[in-house]
Amino acid sequence: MRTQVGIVGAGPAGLMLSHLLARLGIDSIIVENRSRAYVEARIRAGVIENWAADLLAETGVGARMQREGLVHEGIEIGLHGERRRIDFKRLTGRGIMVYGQHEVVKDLIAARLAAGGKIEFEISDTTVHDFDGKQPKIRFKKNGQVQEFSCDFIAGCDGFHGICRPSVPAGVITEYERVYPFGWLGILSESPPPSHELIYSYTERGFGLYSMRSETISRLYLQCAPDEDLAKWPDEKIWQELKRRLGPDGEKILKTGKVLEKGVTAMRSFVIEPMQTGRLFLTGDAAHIVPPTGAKGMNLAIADVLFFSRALDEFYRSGKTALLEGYTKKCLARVWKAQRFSWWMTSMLHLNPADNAFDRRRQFAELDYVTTSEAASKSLAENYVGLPID
Ligand code: RFL
Ligand code: PHB
Repeated sequence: MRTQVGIVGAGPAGLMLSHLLARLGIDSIIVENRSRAYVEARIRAGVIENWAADLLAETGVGARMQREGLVHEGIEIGLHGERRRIDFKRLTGRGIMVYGQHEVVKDLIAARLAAGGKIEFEISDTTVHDFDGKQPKIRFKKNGQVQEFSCDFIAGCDGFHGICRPSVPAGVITEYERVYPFGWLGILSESPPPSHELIYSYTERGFGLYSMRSETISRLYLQCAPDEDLAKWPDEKIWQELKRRLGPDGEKILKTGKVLEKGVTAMRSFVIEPMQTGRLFLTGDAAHIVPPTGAKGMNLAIADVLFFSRALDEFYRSGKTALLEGYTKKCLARVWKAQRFSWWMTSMLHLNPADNAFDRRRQFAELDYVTTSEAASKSLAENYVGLPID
């Protein structure tokens, strides 16, 4: 077996990369250790930036998103229960697309397979080799048998816990990290969201986020301890807390329903520099993690693979390596701005156990400012809908 680009991981990064490359006439193979059913059911991000939604549509994988996704023109921010709207459309001329990451994954898998793309699901023991030369190799086990293929480049799209980043020789990578003293307890429920738009709610009881996957399915989050024990959160208690963190009208406007999924996510900010070594290029969560408050994770993954696909296109057309060499710099310029925004949204909206009464009042003043000043709300809006991509 041989291909031009060997891709480890069938998340949004690996699948979108394979899709973009196929459109450029570049061949790839994806290896994924989970099953197709598992990756198609994995509930994660829900907000797609304006440019990324356009890219999905322009490259032929956006039809269902355009039919079923929800275009939002703003968000609401709650300050101790008083909700104020930030009007993205008026402030930036743009909106966002609310459409689940697992739906994007389903659409991309269907498109790749229909076009004859190769995805090896349910493999194990992935290892990457020889990326310091011109013939890198990916080795893995399928049905107990060791298999190997060679390629020109390896794309490490295997997420934060993958094997590609740890395969980079010691001393090459510098890690930048911040771990937060809180996490999110998230549920997916069969109930309508409390508002047509997302609500980011700051309260004395902690942060709450009221998002959705459709008009009938809600995605709701509560700030909790990073290692919160789910056993201590029966559904009834979760609903009660969600209502309280919404505000005085929470009881009235938050409809309850069957809980379809429940989980705790810890929060961190993490970036590596560089994102490449030899012919191994890292993308998405394999190279950086953002806390979810800015809704940037999947969008950054899509931006990385767009830049990588352009660099590979240049290389295969002309033999030039300028874009490949500039990959890290190009990605990190965007990544660090998203890191800053995600850190800022997270710090502004959560109760940090290390903070005191001064910090709480400072936080409130910031939320008050950001929801009343044209300049400050415009800054939030342009980052949330997505900074321009070039
Ligand atoms: P992914 O989606 O993690 O995909 C990586 C893929 O690689 C596979 N894999 C391997 N395959 C072969 N061999 C190995 N050794 C492998 N190791 C791993 C994995 O099975 C997987 O299929 O990374 P990608 O493509 O970079 O996409 C990034 C996004 O998934 C991520 O940024 C966001 O979903 C982050 N994120 C969230 N972002 C939001 O904006 N809003 C959210 O609500 C939100 N919730 C989340 C999240 C990330 C989570 N993780 C990573 C634990 C909730 C969770 C639980
Ligand atoms: C989601 O719908 O899962 C979601 C939305 C916005 C965020 C994070 C998660 O900031």
